[in-house]
Formats: sequence, structure tokens, C-alpha cells
Amino acid sequence: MIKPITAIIITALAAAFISCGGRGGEKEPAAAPVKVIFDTDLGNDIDDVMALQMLLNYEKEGRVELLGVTLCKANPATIAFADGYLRYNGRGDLPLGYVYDGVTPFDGTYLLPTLAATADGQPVLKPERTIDSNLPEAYKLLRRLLADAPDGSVVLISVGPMTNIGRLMDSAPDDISPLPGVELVKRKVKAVAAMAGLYGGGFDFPEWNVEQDIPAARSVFSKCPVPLTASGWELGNRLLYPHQSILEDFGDPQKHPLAIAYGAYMEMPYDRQTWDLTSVLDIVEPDRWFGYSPAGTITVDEKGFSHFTADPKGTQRYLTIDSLQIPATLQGLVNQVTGKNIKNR
Ligand SMILES: [Ca+2]
Repeated sequence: MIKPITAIIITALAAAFISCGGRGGEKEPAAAPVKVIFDTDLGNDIDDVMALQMLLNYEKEGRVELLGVTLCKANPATIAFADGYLRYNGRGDLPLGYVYDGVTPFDGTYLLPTLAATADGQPVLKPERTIDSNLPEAYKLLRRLLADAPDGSVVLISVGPMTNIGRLMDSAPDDISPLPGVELVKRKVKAVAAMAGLYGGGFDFPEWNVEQDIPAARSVFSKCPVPLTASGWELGNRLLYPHQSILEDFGDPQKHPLAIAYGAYMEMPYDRQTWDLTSVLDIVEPDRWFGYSPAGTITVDEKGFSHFTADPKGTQRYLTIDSLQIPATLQGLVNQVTGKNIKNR
């Protein structure tokens, strides 16, 4: 028999554990998953693959609902890679849109090797959608997905040249929606996360995503009618993904498409910057891993340089990080890319 005082302590401890959401107690009521559209230039830098894997893992945790993926790299292998990768993760049903006359048409270094890779005599990726699949124009798919979504529900993540998002902002009413692009975004989108630009004064050059399609970036930053959080080049540059994780956390690295792509992108071993990953991490888990600039506005000049102006009425900001927070945030990124959080929930 348990003595009364011990019983009281146990009861108090159990109550505290449950209120902290501890495992083993009652589960916290799960928040509704965040509806996400992911606009990516898969095939340019490797961080897009890792950012996509983070989203797929968040979805497996019930924290994200992927509505669709739009491709802003104008290379046919991007379609096959995206479809094969989604299919590998059980999401071959996800809508895909493509930028038919967009920028960065080159093959890059990892799309074709990963598509050609085999394991145990089978292709690792088994794409069914290709350039011949008549995919919708990306900005039209964006319009469709937004039109079908509840008001104020969608998070738009932009981690490549902003061609598709720019065309969305500039789009006119059509048979999909009577709203022009900016109004459609205003009604349906809760927030935009964009890996784009360079902030804080430590460096001074046009950031790559912005530079590839300057008119599109100017359009997005000047017209975006909802809160936009940018991740600047300088942020992901401080958080280097450990190559040991690529070698150890995906089973046989010769058989997993992320590890194969990472190994093909550059000569191993290397620790790559986590630019696109930071936008995903913050928009799904705001106020946890990063700090923020004051509110303000971001402008892009004709040469592609980004400029931030603090303004209490502004709805744009950029991510920051304190040096002391870097190890924990990097571990947060690794856990999400590798899916370690799936097992822990
Ligand atoms: Ca990218």
C-alpha cells in the first residue's frame, strides 16, 4: 500500500508531467497541421532536398499538411526528381506545378545521378511524372491551391528564384479565381517564408535566389500583402549541416535518395549551408529556433541587392540568430531532416 504522502507526491508529479506535455502522460491536444505550399528550385543547391525532407517529416508528425509543390527551376529533370522523391516518401499524389519558361535551366550536379542511381537492382527513384506529363504552370497551380484553401490558412514557403511567386502576385482574375493574385494571397495566405536576400550588413552582394530573377523578387517584396519572414544568406551560412549525419542517419547512404543526391552535389565530405532549411524550420516552429529583426519592409534594387528598413507598420522581417543558439538550432535542423522527431512523438 502506498502511504498517503507518497501518493500525493506521485499525483503532483504526474499532474506536472501531463501539464508539460510529457510523454507517458495524456497527450496534448494536437494543433491542426500547418497547410504548406513549397516553391523550390530542386536541382540547384542540395539544401532544397533537405528542406523538402523536413516538410515530409513534419507531415509524418502531423504538424504539416502539404498542399502542393511548385518547381521554379526550368529543367525537366527537376520534375522527375521531385515526383520520384515525393513518391519515395509516399506522396506521389501531391500536386506538382512547373515553371515552363523560368530561370536556371542547367542540369546541375545531382538530379541526373540520383535519377540514375540503383539499389539492389532497382532504381532508387521511380518517377511517374515527367516533362511530358502536362503539369500545370506553377503559378496557376498556386492560384488553384489557394482558391481551394480556407481563408487565411496557407503558409507559402519560397526557397528558390521567385519566378512563380512573382507571377502569382502579378496574376489577373481567371477561371480559377475572380481575385487578382495579390488579393488571392491576401485572403488565403497566412504567412510567407522566403529564403531570399542578404541582411545585417556583414556581407554585401546580391543573394543568389534574388539575383536569378530580380523582377520577380522585386514584385514579391513590394506587393506581398501578408507577413513575410525572410531568411538571408548570412543566416544559413552560419549553420553548416554535418556531413556525418548524411553518412549515418539515412541507413545505407548508397540507397537513400537524399544521401545519394548530397554525395553527388559536391565531393564528400562537406558540411553544406542550411539556407532553405532555416525557412522551413522557422515557419513551422516560429519563436523557437531563431530571433527576428524588427518589423519593417524589404526592397530589392535593380541589381538584386536587398535592403531592409525598420518600420513599426511593416509586415516584413528577417531571421537572426545568436551565436549561443547555433548548436541547438543546428541540432533542431538535423533532427527534422533525419526524421528523429517522428519517433519521438
Ligand atoms: Ca533553393
